Amino acid sequence: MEQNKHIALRAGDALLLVDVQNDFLPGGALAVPHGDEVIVPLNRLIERFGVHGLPVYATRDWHPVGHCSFRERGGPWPPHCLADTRGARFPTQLALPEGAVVISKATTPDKDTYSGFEGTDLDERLRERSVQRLAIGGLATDYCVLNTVRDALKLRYRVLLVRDAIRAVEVHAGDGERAIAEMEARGALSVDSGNLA
Ligand code: VGL
Ligand code: ZN
Repeated sequence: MEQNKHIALRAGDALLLVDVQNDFLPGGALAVPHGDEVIVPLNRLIERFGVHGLPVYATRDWHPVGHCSFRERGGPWPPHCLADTRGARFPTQLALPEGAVVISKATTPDKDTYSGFEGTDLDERLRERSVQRLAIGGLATDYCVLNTVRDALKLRYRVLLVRDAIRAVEVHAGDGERAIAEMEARGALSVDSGNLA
């Protein structure tokens, strides 16, 4: 872990916000404990990346009615992030810039995906901007952040895991810490949002 190291942003960097959506915040349909606490550090990063003219990407869980991940269909989750509803929207406090690229995922009824890369054009969108390194934050550490980071590393992006800008669901106690340990073991570098500039 090298959270305390200053890291200079540079060409080829991008910010990737994972599923910062109302339903994952306190009061939402699938609330992640303390999920709202990612917003302040992410807004700080949005500002920094903007200063450098670096791109910002935001994934969103975007499920149809009757999605297979919902309990009514034998899935593990309550209905959440229904496409085009308030729960699926980005919170108004999140200062998404106008040019942010929004990537919808898990949009078909019979397949669930936790990775922002699976079934989306995220990889192509990053390649067209020559992105090589991703600062990643958002929700949830033990699901969509974990799976997005796994795929990013498989696709040979370098990953800065913004530790103060992620929170875990913790269906089982310790899931968040285990996810972080796995991401680091695979090559993600833990950083603090305050150390990226
Ligand atoms: C997520 C559970 C269900 C996530 C999405 O964004 O981490 N978790 N759907
Ligand atoms: Zn979902």
